[in-house]
Amino acid sequence: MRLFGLIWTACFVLEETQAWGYRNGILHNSIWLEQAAGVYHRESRKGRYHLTYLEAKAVCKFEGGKLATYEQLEAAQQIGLHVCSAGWFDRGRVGYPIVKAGANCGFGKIGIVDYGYRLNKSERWDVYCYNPTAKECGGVLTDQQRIIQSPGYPEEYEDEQICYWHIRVRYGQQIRLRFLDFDVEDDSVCLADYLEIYDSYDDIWGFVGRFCGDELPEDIISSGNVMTLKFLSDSSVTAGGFQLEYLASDVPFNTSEPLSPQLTND
Ligand SMILES: *[C@@H]1O[C@H](CO)[C@@H](O)[C@H](O)[C@H]1NC(C)=O
Ligand SMILES: *[C@@H]1O[C@H](CO)[C@@H](O)[C@H](O)[C@H]1NC(C)=O
Ligand SMILES: [Ca+2]
Repeated sequence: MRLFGLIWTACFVLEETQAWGYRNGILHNSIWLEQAAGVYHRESRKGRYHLTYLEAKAVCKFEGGKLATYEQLEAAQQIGLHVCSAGWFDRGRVGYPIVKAGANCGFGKIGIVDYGYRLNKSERWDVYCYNPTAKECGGVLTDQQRIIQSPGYPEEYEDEQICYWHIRVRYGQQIRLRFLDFDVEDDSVCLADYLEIYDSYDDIWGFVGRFCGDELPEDIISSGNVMTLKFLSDSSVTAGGFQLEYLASDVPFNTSEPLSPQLTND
């Protein structure tokens, strides 16, 4: 029975491998690049599908970019941008880029799922911006160990920041986050500024927690080889920011042991 299970798993993994392949030693069964060829996806602070066309334009402009054109979105899709959320792009068109056909996304289509030019510009969608010189904030991290910090750290972070870090280590590994410093504008439900952690490739599944204030969060260990961190700050009041370290491991982490031996030496 166990052998059967193993064979089944092996076949499944093989099938996935053929569909996606390894890149940087990581098995991808989902590709979600924060930024591809200068194109990136944004949603409203209020969540998914909240932006009118004018608001969508303003979101891109705020970050020094513009609405992406169809050609830019297509170029990004061709190098792997896959986002399962419809957004405005240039001239009032709405659509999204799909790399892998799925039952729940894109109607089985690969390429740009195009809802066309919208007559009603008050409809609410997400947005696809284009900015080839966007400030470094977030990214896809594949190192075995690395420090992640809020933009500008150790200076205070600025208002209106949106950063996504996608950690992807080798298939079969786990990731452990350890917080070194934490100071994010405090409010009782972390609505103003926050850091969110997901045990997943994206910020849709695997929600672990939302953090603000100045209490150091406990270590967080992933269940698989990927994790996503999302940092948002609103339009007023900043704070010292945060710094954390992640570490990948081939064997499951022993949660009763401290991450770093130095910690026990004081
Ligand atoms: C345009 O879309 C908005 C939001 O979906 C809706 O409230 C409004 O009634 C629509 N206007 C027209 C003319 O269809
Ligand atoms: C985990 O670490 C603790 C403390 O070092 C040790 O007592 C325990 O045996 C370890 N557990 C495993 C499964 O290795
Ligand atoms: Ca703030």
